[in-house]
Amino acid sequence: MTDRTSQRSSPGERGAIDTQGRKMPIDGLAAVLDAIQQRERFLLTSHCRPDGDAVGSLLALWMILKEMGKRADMQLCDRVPLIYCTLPCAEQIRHATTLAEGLQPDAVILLECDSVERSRLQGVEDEFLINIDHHTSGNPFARVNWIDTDASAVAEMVYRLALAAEVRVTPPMATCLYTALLSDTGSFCYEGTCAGTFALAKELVELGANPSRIAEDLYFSNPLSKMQLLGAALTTLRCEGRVASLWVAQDDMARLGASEEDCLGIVNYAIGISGVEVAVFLREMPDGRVRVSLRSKSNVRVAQVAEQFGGGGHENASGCTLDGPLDSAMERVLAELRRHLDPHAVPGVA
Ligand SMILES: [Mn+2]
Repeated sequence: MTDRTSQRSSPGERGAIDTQGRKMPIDGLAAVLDAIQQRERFLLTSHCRPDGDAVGSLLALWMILKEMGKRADMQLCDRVPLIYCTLPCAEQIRHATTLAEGLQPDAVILLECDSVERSRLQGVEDEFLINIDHHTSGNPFARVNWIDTDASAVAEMVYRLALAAEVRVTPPMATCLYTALLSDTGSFCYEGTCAGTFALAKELVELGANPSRIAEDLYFSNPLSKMQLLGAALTTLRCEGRVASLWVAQDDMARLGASEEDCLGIVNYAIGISGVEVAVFLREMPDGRVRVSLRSKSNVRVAQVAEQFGGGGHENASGCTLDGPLDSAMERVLAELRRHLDPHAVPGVA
């Protein structure tokens, strides 16, 4: 792995560009390690609606800090998804939007957040903030920023931090980091998965991560409600040119006792169709508004489509929230997608 930790840029700058046009990390690993070594007590957090990378990397970083002799607490605004609850020490994560009474960290470390707001934690703005992120949306909002858009998961950065700190990576750490890597690369399927991703996976397995057990926890431990909700969603599946769509209504959710978490991944069944380049999944929320998930393949970028509706995300995976009812929300999203896919298309013919 290339060491670009010596690259620095002035605060507020969005990041220097290297000779190949890549965005350079700001401050970098050395500055993060230095900031950690100089402090004793930390609060670790990540983004709302945490995914596997957020949870796995949070847990591994917490264990690493403990090994370094630091005091650390973990806090997320939302519940850990059920499939990640079996990860070592997951029960140690506090769930709240405000800091616990008396908790006075010397620094707050944010993983995968492009702003403090993404963590939805209140009252941390004035703390000493350390930002570790691998998203292209990465933003140097903190006092110390390490952004590496070449990292396939933030877990890769946390692993490099452990090596730099000379912390022995234990089997529980390796398990958390491997889980994060596996989920954030879409089981080593997404763009960005490269030889280095597998090299990291190899190292983590050698350090004690068990691939088949982790795969079972992630992919073969779904609640029945999730499978039944998927069935309901698939009955609504429609294909229109290169766009596939499906949805679930609040009635379905209530009837099946399904949770918001059970909706995760449903959109992938629509993008899995041959010839489909964009998939859209709509979920009616209890308040009548509609949560939209977009996925794309090839060069189709759905982040801009979500941004049109006040949302955002990655180029191939994004989301936004629209006003109901479901059918009008679906029509608005499909109309925007038609426009996005082909600005000259005849309305209704994508
Ligand atoms: Mn990630």
